[in-house]
Amino acid sequence: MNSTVFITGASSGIGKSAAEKFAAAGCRLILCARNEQKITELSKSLQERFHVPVHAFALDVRDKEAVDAAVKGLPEAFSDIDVLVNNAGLALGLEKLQDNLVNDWEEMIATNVTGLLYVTRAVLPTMLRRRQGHIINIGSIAGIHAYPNGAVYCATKAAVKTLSDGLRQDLVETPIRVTNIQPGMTETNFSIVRFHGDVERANKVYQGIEPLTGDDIADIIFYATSAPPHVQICEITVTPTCQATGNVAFKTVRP
Ligand code: NDP
Ligand code: 8X3
Repeated sequence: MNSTVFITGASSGIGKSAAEKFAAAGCRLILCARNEQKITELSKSLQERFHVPVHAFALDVRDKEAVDAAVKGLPEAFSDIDVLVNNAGLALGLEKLQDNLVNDWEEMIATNVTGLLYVTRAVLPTMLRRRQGHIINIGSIAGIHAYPNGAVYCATKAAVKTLSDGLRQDLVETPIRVTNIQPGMTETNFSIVRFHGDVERANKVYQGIEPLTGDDIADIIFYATSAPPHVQICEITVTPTCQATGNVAFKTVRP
């Protein structure tokens, strides 16, 4: 695949798996996350293993000026972005709304919604000029139905769904495609981040189930981008077979 692919939040989990998948297909990669060391190490490893060009840098998607500067400052060989994977995101806390930390709400909204918008807005002008592009947003089944103790995270992913639907309409006269991928339980650093580093609590989330992996979601992202140009996959919802909704999962072990 001769494409330039920009993945946000590529230092771990779904974003890292997607970077590996597109690198294996021979794509040029633009990768970012806040952790400079991790993103630099991934970049080196992908260049060594797959011999593809990679431009990697530390970026906080919540910082509009930094997002604009990073996109404007792309080296020429990377400036024509074909695929944007808006993956950077997080959940913080799993408590009743009345008990949640307000700082956690603010970080989730700023990252999952506003940050996704900043990156999209920065990348769109070139896609529109070239009349070519594909924007993949990583939503969640949490955006379809809220679950208890997750109201704000679920609301951010509902926003990702609605923004994807709206953007798809705003781009309907162009060849640019918009896909919203809505995964269920996927074992990454997600729960460790959600529980502020409590690994024991995070591990319990996946006890007694066979969760999805980052590689499972990377396969789906790649599938959506591999469809012929006249085929737009609007939305894909994917769960582990033992999960029906954000709030209904069958566990063989009760935590
Ligand atoms: P991880 O925690 O493994 O990865 C999250 C990535 O996002 C990391 O690379 C992290 O890097 C990056 N990130 C977080 N905040 C920022 C920021 N402000 N600016 C730039 N990068 C940032 O979790 P997942 O791979 O699971 O999560 C990826 C996406 O998938 C998220 O949007 C999440 O909501 C979504 N999702 C996850 C599911 C799951 O069950 N795991 C299910 C459904 C959706 P760094 O910390 O270095 O910035
Ligand atoms: C994360 C999926 O089901 O853990 O977006 O909320 S779930």
